[in-house]
Amino acid sequence: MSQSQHLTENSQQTYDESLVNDIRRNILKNNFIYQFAMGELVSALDDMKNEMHTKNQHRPIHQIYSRIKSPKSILDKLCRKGFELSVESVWENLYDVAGIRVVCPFINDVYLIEKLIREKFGEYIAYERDYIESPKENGYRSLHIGLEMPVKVPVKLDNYGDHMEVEKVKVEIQLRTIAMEFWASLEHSIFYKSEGIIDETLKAELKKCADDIACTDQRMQTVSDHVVAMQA
Ligand code: 0O2
Repeated sequence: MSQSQHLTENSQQTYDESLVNDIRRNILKNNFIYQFAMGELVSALDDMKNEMHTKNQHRPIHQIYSRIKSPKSILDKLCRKGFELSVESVWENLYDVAGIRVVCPFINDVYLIEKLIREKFGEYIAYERDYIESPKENGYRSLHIGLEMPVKVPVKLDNYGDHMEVEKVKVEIQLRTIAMEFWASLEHSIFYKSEGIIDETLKAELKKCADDIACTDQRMQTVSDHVVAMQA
């Protein structure tokens, strides 16, 4: 996403009320499968955190959040990506309606958790976008992993009772360091409040902040590596 696209995302675009309500109803209807898919991933991430702490006395995860995207944000994203504005299109095209954010202390922890996710859920991964290796134009850094999690759901059959079918539920995991989270959450709130009036000078300043923070992240990693080496 370019800087201008991020502005569009935060613009005050309005949508047909019945479409917003359809999407809201559909999310409520599917809430339990989104929650189930996220729950499985969050519980696996918790296990990884606790296991690594027991083994190495180091917690590679600082915090885990999960959320369901709002109908407005869903429609903004469909518009931005040029997808059809419909309930079917949300289910078909968007991976981050159900989203999990994993905030790690250090950059190496991000890649350690990515490796563990690959080992445990590799067969369900649909894509990986490494915005740490290749930051976005505006300086945004994070690692996005899109998954299609199998969830068993009851299906009603006329005269034959219920039976279970497997649905593939799209979930996006975002992995980033505490420093990346600091920048991303402040940048998000600045753009949200700005309603798209931020000029090129301020964008360049935000990008410089992102790059400075990335340097500091790298230096903190180096200090941590030294301490670990001295303890070995
Ligand atoms: P909300 O309200 O939580 O939905 P993706 O398809 O997700 O891999 P892409 O194409 O960049 O990546 O998608 P999108 O919709 O632009 O971004 C998805 C989410 O990534 C955003 O959710 C943010 O959490 C995060 N993100 C991506 N780019 C930026 C950025 O430039 N700045 C910040 N602060 N966050 C970003 P929403 O829609 O913002 O929030």
